[in-house]
Amino acid sequence: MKLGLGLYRDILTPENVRFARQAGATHIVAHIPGRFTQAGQKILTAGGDAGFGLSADDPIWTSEGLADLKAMVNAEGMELAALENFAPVHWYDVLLDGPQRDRQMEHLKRILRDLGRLGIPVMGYNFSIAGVWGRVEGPFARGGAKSVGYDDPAQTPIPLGMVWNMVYDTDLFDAQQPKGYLPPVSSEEMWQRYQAFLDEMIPVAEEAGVVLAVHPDDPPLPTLRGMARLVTHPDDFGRVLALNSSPANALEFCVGTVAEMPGSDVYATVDRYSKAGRIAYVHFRNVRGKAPHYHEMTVDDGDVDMIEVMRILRRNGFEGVMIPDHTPLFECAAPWHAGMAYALGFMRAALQMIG
Ligand SMILES: [Mn+2]
Repeated sequence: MKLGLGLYRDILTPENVRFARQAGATHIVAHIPGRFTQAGQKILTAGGDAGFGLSADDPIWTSEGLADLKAMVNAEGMELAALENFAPVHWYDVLLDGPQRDRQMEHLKRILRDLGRLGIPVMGYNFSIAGVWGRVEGPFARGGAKSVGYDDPAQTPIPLGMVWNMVYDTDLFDAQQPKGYLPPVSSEEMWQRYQAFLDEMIPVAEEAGVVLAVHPDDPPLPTLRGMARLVTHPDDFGRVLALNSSPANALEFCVGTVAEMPGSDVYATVDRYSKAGRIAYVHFRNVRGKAPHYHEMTVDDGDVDMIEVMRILRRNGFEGVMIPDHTPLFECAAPWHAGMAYALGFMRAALQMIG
């Protein structure tokens, strides 16, 4: 098993790649769907505002941009394990089944082919209209460390111009006076859209030598803001894998999200899907509680025995990358780095311990 660190677009710098290496990681997962922090925009939201911010096109998504990204990571002695998440601006009509769908699918396929050519082995994604929404930030972790949680907020409909909790069209989107809302989408309709997506994408992924890895829906609620969600129960992973038996159809296995799923047995779920050999990489995150009420905790301080999770992965021959996903922020001059260094240190120790 390999240790990695996920870096968001805004912090994808040589310094942070070096930081990851210094903390014992060998791999980077690059999360590049858009700018999560634009001036005046909130990062977290439970209301009808701008969500995670604007998803604008970004030169990093071109063949040259991705080549530069990989070269930057490699120059620091690290490997680029995966890209995480398509940009909402690139695939909103794939999710919404809108008029730009076919054009946008061609673009996504081109990205897969670029990844193949560049030797970036995995594309992580989250096939979701509402995306990650409704989280609040508070002193939920040990010692009052700031972390994110979900406490069943009142669900507002999604304003036009927004998908995946990001704004993709600034003309259509109006935070103060929405020009309308997305109509609800049923579970049957979502699975149909998803099947159509996989039917087209998996052959391209196979040809490119790239694996598509699906992240479960976080928060794992069957519907959010009127939108049905695909993976909110451990069995839903099985349904995803049954849609297409290719090894290119795989899981971005988020331990935290699985732990949040009502009624889930994390260890049985890790065992089932790692045994099947269909886990591309792992989000190694701990939580307390289950949807619709949970808080993110440090790796050693939630409901889940994360060392046991690692043992199960090892026993079933998982050889992929594990990243901390997110962690609580520690009280100091570098809260994010301190939290990540703590998680990586714990993971490295656990890896050494289980051999
Ligand atoms: Mn995750």
